[in-house]
Amino acid sequence: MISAPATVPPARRVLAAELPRRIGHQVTVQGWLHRRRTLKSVAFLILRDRSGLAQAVVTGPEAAAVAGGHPEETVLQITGTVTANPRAPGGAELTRPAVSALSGPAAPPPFDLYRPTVPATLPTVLDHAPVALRHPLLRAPHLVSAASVAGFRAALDGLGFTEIHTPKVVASATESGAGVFAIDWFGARAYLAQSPQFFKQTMVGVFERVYEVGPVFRAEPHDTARHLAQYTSLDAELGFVADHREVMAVLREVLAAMTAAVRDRAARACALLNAEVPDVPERIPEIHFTRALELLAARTGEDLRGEQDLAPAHERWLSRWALGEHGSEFLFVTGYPMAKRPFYTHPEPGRPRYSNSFDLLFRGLELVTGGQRLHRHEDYLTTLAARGEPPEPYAGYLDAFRHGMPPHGGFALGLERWTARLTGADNIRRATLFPRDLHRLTP
Ligand code: AMO
Repeated sequence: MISAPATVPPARRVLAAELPRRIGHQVTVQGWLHRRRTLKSVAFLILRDRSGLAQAVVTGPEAAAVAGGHPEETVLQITGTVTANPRAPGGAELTRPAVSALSGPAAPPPFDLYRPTVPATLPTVLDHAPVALRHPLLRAPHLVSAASVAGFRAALDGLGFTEIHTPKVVASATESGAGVFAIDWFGARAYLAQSPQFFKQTMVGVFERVYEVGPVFRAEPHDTARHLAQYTSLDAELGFVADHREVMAVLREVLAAMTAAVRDRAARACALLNAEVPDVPERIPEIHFTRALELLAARTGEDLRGEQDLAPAHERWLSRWALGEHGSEFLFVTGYPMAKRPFYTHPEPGRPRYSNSFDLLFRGLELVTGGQRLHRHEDYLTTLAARGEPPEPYAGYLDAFRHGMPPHGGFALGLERWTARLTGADNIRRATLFPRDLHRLTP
């Protein structure tokens, strides 16, 4: 068994952020040596823990030896007296400290983690993620992400949803138009799930309202700042809806809870990143796909007749329009042509070329896709036949619709896209701990 060196006494740990409330007391902090600075007969040790930074001041003849013996990133325990000092982080520091190492002397990090900005390119950061992410600026987006997921869960728990966990290895693709990874499953052909779409729909038949937070896989052959081959999908699905508008209303509540949780739980991370948490309007503005094309054609002079989808430049333009026209950073685009939506999409009553579906644009980018689904078994059979697809690969999914399914709908929000947009990241990979893409399978 490996045990701590006998010289390190067990200690009740106090966090760096608690020091200002402990002035005059003797306390012990534990963390990583963020930075050391040695003057003639004084050394400053800045310790980093999950709450922030704490400074210890070593004076006297041993100052140089203490600082010299502990390179940056060594894990230290420091016991000392909390003393007020307006120039120290948080206005307090540890004086007359006893310093001991809880790890061996740390090897130098790939770049200086104590500098206020990140002195490294994105590939360097990603290559060295386990250590690089210790930099407060690189860690912060992931705290925003965690707070967002907490808000997502809280909103849906409050609305009577049940959290589910569905397989990530499946027997058929779910999202037409998105690439799929094939894998060998004990000699049989299987796929990595592109979404929990079929499972969440069928679970409406069991729970009425479900959500899932989980990984999904897309064989994206292109290298962009907004696509990953694995991302985290925040999915919801609910039964007994009149149409897609009820789904949009739930999404509005979810976004409000996510922004509230970010403000509440990740305030420090947002401040560090200068991230502006958006206001979610009481009613998020919406525009029908056909109207969006008319606006775009009128303003840009493009001939967009017959277009079936929006290009990224169109999404950026529409986002700017929503901000100018409605003061909203969010915009629903509804009614996308059926031709571009997956087979489970419900058509628009009276206008069957269009759909009861929507995308939500946020700061120029598609953040959410959702809509009302077909819920009658015969409608699935007709639709698949019209698309020239055999029903057999979907047998297990289609079976649920033979046994009574209510009108239902749902949505999926890409977590990394949300976090990247919210924190002003120039690349989705800055909002992903260990990105998986065309070129990256490690670390
Ligand atoms: P869709 O395929 O549009 O819809 O995906 C939903 C949301 O997931 C995010 N997203 C991605 N994020 C990072 N990298 C990617 N390669 C990537 N692809 C998609 C986007 C997108 O809006 N089953 C439907 C949802 C539903 O109707 O409920 C679906 O998966 O933010």
